[in-house]
Amino acid sequence: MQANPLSAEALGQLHAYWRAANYLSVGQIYLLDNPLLKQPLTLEHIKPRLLGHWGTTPGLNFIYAHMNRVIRRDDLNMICIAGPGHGGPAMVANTWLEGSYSEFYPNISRDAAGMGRLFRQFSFPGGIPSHVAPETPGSIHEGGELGYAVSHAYGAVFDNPDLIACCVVGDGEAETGPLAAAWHSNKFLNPGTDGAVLPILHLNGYKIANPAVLARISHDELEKLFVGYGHTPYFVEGDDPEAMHQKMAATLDTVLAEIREIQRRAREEGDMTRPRWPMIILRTPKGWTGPREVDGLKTEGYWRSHQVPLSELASKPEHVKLLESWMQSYRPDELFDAQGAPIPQLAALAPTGERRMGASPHANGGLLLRELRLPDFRNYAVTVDRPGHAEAEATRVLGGFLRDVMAGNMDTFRVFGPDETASNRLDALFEVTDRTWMAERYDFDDHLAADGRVMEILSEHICQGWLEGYLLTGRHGFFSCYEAFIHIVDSMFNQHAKWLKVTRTEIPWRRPIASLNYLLTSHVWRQDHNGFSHQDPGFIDHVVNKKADIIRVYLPPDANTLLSVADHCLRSRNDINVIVAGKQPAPQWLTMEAAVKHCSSGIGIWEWAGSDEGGEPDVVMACCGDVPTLETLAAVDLLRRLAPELKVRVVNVVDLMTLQPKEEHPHGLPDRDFDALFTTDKPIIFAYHGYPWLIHRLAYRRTNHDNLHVRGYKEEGTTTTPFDMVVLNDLDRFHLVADVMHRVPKMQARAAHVRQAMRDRLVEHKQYIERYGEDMPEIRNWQWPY
Ligand SMILES: Cc1ncc(C[n+]2csc(CCOP(=O)(O)OP(=O)(O)O)c2C)c(N)n1
Ligand SMILES: [Mg+2]
Repeated sequence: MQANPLSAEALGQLHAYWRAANYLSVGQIYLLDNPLLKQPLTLEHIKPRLLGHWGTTPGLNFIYAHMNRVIRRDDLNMICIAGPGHGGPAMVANTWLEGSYSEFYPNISRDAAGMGRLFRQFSFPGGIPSHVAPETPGSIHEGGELGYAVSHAYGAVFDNPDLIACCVVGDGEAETGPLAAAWHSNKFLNPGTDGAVLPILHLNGYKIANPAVLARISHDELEKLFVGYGHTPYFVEGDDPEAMHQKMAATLDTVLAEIREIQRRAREEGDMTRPRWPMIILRTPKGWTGPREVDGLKTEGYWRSHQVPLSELASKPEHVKLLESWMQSYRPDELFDAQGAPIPQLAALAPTGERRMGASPHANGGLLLRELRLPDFRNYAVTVDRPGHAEAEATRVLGGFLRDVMAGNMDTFRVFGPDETASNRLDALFEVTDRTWMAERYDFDDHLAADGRVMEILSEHICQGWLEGYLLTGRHGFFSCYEAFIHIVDSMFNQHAKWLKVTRTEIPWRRPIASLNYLLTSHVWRQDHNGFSHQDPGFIDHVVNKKADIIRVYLPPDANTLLSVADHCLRSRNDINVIVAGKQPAPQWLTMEAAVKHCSSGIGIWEWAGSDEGGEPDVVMACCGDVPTLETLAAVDLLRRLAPELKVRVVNVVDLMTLQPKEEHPHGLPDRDFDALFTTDKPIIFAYHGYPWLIHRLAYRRTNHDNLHVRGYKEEGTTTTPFDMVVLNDLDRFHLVADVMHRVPKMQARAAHVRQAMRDRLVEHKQYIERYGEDMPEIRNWQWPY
């Protein structure tokens, strides 16, 4: 490594750039006016409420300035991911300095007036958020919720051989589970066909009010930790700016050369041994260059500088003086010309055009998005001659479709999952690709390869983070997961949904990206073998909290409807699609033609199943989800035999959001149509896949809501038979029949007898399973008999 690679001039330029970014950052946090400090600073120039984070900011600015130097020199294609996303002022300052900010927001021009508005808008009503939010050019990572920087960075560079993601990781962030696991992403990075991630662990020593663990273990322990993670860590440590600029420049030159060499070996020599990727550990004081002490208390190099080091300015005039001298310490007069624009020496450090990290098209992935080449999903249809007389495993059928989607899009589509692709019966994918794997491989391994495109790591967080990074940079993906364990990423889902909500409605320059598609399978009703721990349909409830414009929930009842739904989801943009579907052999209801029609409406009457014969029914039996549909049809069969005079209407729901009013969700049924399906006064017995109250929540404003009775998962689960799972939750055919008898007035006379008969059947069921360990033959072998 070269000791002092920077000439005096280059050093001066870098240092000036850093000072300018620091000045602009402090200005954003504090100033309402007087941006260039042309007048003595007074309280009127200062924001009444100080909201922002200084502590991480000088470190981010330092990194950004150094990246600019190498991007410009080597014409690199880079993006910057700021793990400590609370360092929003840094990213805004840097994109303003390089000019990209003003291109997206012409009103925030690169002059004194623009600088004034830049300062004022930060964390201010009607302005911009305090974090590296979607509003920030160059960002694909808000960083408000800590932990996902590294997985986002890897997601961004998969299949982007030319791209380098500089990924800053807070030392506090590094304590989170998702971040700790994400270091293993380097075992999934192909140096031939993927780009590179340059992780920079930002060891500023502190979080909000505590030291960071990694900052308080020995150098040796820290080094070994990262060696153990498969990296070569390079330490850049200190607080003297000049020395630090030289060290950082020398280190960056070294690590970039290493990255280039790793890629050269893979690309020119075909060397696919897992490389040891370089990383940087940057140890600098938190709040570097900020006030050393405030009111006699240590601030620079301590957690006290995490947010605003100087507060209570209204009551402490000496703080106004301190702020002024702090800002003047960056010597703004030397950095900005008379008009307030950055001096030419600064502009000359920044890259130009799309090489500026704020202008990288990779950080506005919709610009790069290419449509998937999709085969016709109808070609994968299961033949259904009569409803209920064919059997198939829905996800296995989907697997055939996904295989060909993969084959047609070998550099823009990946499938993600926590070790469950085969278990979820999507293994047809392995006919055209393998599981990505750069770690050791043995002869007897099953479909592991450096160029595999199925990403399996036993961390739902990492799957989600990779997928988000992949989508946000303009590609497509599909995430399959056990239904119960998708809850692990509830919060990540939230953050992505928020990102989409803002980009979709408020930021026209962000182009639409491919939707995030979840397939939840191995679902609650078919986790009878794994038991209670694996039973939870609540992700749907969580999802519907989010802005209606963004979320879609589909519960296709069979394979053909699943194919139709999956095709739709893969074509959609800026949504989060949740598909819940079974993987077990199950009866198939609809021909492909019928499935397409049914899925286009999202909800509809199954004429062939009901007995209302085009007229008014006595009862509506609604179902949503594959198992509830099966139980409903079995109940209808029983009712047809026990009470042939009863007119039953069967309504099946594929698109859950149709239940909401039109004003609440773009897929919501108009009231008129809802009333036509569900009647305005007849009982509705609704068998639902998940927690029953969700159906009430969605439909509470509908005319016939008082007559709506929902059966669903009531948190009764264990290791038992499949039918017993529905019995435990009163969702089985016998309970449904009893419900109908109870609710339909004209059945009152016979209700007691039929309900008694149903209770008897349930007793037989219990006795049978306790004796034989499986469901009664009449249950196992039941088939729609019409
Ligand atoms: C998952 C999560 N938990 C808690 C917080 C609240 N929080 C915001 S910043 C912060 C400290 C971050 O420390 P570090 O990662 O070291 O960042 P830096 O020192 O660079 O500010 C915490 C705990 C959060 N944003 N995300
Ligand atoms: Mg820290």
